[in-house]
Amino acid sequence: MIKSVCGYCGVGCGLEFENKKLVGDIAYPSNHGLVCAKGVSELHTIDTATRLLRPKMRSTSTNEFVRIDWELAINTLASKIQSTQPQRIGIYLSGQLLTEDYYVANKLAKGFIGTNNVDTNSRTCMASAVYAYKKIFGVDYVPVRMDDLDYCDLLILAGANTAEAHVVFNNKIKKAIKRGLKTIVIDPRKTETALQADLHLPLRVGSDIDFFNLVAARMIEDEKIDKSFIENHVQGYASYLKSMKKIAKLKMLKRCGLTKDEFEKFMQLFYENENIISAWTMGLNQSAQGVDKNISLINLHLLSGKINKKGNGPFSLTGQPNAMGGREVGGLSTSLAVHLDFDEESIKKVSDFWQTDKIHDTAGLTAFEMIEAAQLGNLDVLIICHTDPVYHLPNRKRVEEAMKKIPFIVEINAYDNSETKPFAHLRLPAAPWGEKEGTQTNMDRTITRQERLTRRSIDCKPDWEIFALLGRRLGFVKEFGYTNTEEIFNEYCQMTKLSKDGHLNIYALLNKDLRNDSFVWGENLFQDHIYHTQTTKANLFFVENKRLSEKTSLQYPFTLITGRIRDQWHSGTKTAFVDKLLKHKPSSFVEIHTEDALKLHIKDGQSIKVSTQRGSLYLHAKVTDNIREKTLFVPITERRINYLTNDLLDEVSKQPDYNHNAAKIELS
Ligand SMILES: Nc1nc2c(c(=O)[nH]1)N[C@H]1C(S)=C(S)[C@@H](COP(=O)(O)OP(=O)(O)OC[C@H]3O[C@@H](n4cnc5c(=O)[nH]c(N)nc54)[C@H](O)[C@@H]3O)O[C@H]1N2
Ligand SMILES: Nc1nc2c(c(=O)[nH]1)N[C@H]1C(S)=C(S)[C@@H](COP(=O)(O)OP(=O)(O)OC[C@H]3O[C@@H](n4cnc5c(=O)[nH]c(N)nc54)[C@H](O)[C@@H]3O)O[C@H]1N2
Ligand code: SF4
Ligand SMILES: [Mo]
Repeated sequence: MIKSVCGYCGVGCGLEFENKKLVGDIAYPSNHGLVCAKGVSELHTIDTATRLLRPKMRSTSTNEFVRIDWELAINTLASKIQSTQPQRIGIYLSGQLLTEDYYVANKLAKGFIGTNNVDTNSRTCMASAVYAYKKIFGVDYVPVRMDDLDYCDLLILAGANTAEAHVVFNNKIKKAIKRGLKTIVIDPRKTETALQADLHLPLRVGSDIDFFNLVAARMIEDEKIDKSFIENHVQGYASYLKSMKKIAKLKMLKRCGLTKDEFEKFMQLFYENENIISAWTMGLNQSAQGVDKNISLINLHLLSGKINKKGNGPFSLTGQPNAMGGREVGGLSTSLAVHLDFDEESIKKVSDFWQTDKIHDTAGLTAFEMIEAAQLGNLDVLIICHTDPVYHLPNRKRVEEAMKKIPFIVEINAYDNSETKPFAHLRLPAAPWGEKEGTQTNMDRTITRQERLTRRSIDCKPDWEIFALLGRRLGFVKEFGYTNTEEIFNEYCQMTKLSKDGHLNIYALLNKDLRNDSFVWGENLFQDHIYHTQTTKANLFFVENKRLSEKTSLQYPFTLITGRIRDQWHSGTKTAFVDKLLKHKPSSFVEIHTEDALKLHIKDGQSIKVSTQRGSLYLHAKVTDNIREKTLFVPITERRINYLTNDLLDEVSKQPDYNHNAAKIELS
């Protein structure tokens, strides 16, 4: 029997592989044997006809690819790197990489090539949560675990559709509902998650800050805040209170598009229940004010003191399997490694550890800033690994134009059918899940090792090995002489001793065998409510809805939002070919409210043209009451979706505002 972990979502379900079958691991803490359809069918993704199996190269993006060997591939890439300056090189990684892959890529780029332009698709995913946690607690730390549900009385899900995006976690929620857990879902759509809830608040897209501020104002008014908690553990209450007094409550409720009755129902549940967890995902993070949306919700926990005790707290649900591990290793261009920034002291620590003098002293370009740099002709080499930026970055037309200006694009992918492929010059075949081993950290800080389940395809290499090969070819033979994942993981464990106050206590795993055990880092980190800020108190910030997103108009009267469907994974390179997963629902459609459809004479299933200022798509209408009027929803399994989305970013986290696009409909 071989142990593994699911390679899809952040729940990170434990798996066991025996007699050629994959089943849930009963002893594993996140899933206790449960798995969803994606998890159990992952085995079928290893031998699809769509695998990329050989290195391929072409001189220009209009030529045909030719098969080459690894030596020529790595030599060519190394010489491209050596013939330009570090600041003109970009590396784009993924929250789906294993920790060892991530560590080696980050070490090579920041430590030895000397560029901090290393970002990850997690920028589009949880960057807003990272910044909010850091601002409030002084450190990027998720202070809730999945098992906290067992002690919780009320779960508030804001902009999170767990029934489709975190299926096994949602099963835990359903189980807890049976024993009495109450749930509230705040989402412009009546999702499957909302259907199982006690209260659904179909607020207007983008109005979350208004809503949470209203709740905070009401708590203050009703004297339901925890004064002694605030006095002892919270910094900034006086100035927060001053700003709160000025807010225009009536206008805010109107902006939320909710009735007074709906608001009162929320307050009743909020006051009635002792232990409260709030959980959120893309409905808050993907916004021009993503960080502020996070802060406005976390503030409710600071005001009520419902934080850092069993069954309470603000829980950012990470999407990808190792988004958390990527944050730890330093996958974001705005952090160095092991949660360290680019201050002098941190650079010195990391330079000493890696034995290098090449670390650049300022943060690198974030995902979309790389696109902007490319547009200006400032990027010569872009290495893309385990992600598909042409598919997933916003305003795709602009992305495509920028990609055409990059002289050398390398795509490291395990599959052959990405949207980035037409822009690549060199394509390197990675060994996917099942053909490799390594560790990942799931959404509740649990680190687990997965083993290789089958023979590795001859010409494919695990991602870490590709970066190590490149490092050696660039002359760093000793620094990248790894022969297996254990060596890498041990070096990384050692490095976590450098983290601020040693909070990233992964060093506890040094030389430990993770094969049969998982490990949770940072347990009780904020014991006695000692936070990692200058004052050791949590910071309370007043934030307000600045309405920075694209505005609807007479010409573009709808707000278009985007998101997941249960049995498909993003662009579908893995899931779109597994028959079992295709039964669930179509992968391309546009949800429109019944009233809007009536007014426009649109019938269910009819093809309609959906346009924004950036482009148009023909999509099949799905007429439903389960969405707010004047709102449209398209799943991101529709690969062309980002021809429609806008490229506004959150000012601080640089996360895109995917969920707020002014759109119009025409009948075709
Ligand atoms: N099946 C499946 N599961 C996945 C993935 C997948 O591709 N397929 N991807 C994984 C990844 S990487 C991620 S990041 C997670 C994402 O997990 P979720 O964020 O739960 O998934 P989304 O469908 O993007 O859901 C976001 C919800 O936010 C709502 N929303 C949109 N705008 C607003 C707003 O302004 N306010 C509020 N309150 N709500 C809003 C949408 O209607 C939608 O229901 O899923 C992970 N799990
Ligand atoms: N409009 C809109 N856009 C979005 C979002 C949204 O909600 N709306 N969500 C954003 C979010 S949260 C996310 S996380 C991104 C996801 O966007 P992407 O990361 O682009 O999505 P995936 O399809 O998961 O891409 C993973 C790639 O890795 C490849 N791959 C699989 N296994 C391996 C391997 O072992 N090694 C290597 N090297 N490659 C491998 C796959 O074939 C695939 O091409 O999309 C973002 N874009
Ligand atoms: S819930 Fe997530 S981690 Fe668990 S089996 Fe499903 S996709 Fe995999
Ligand atoms: Mo994500």
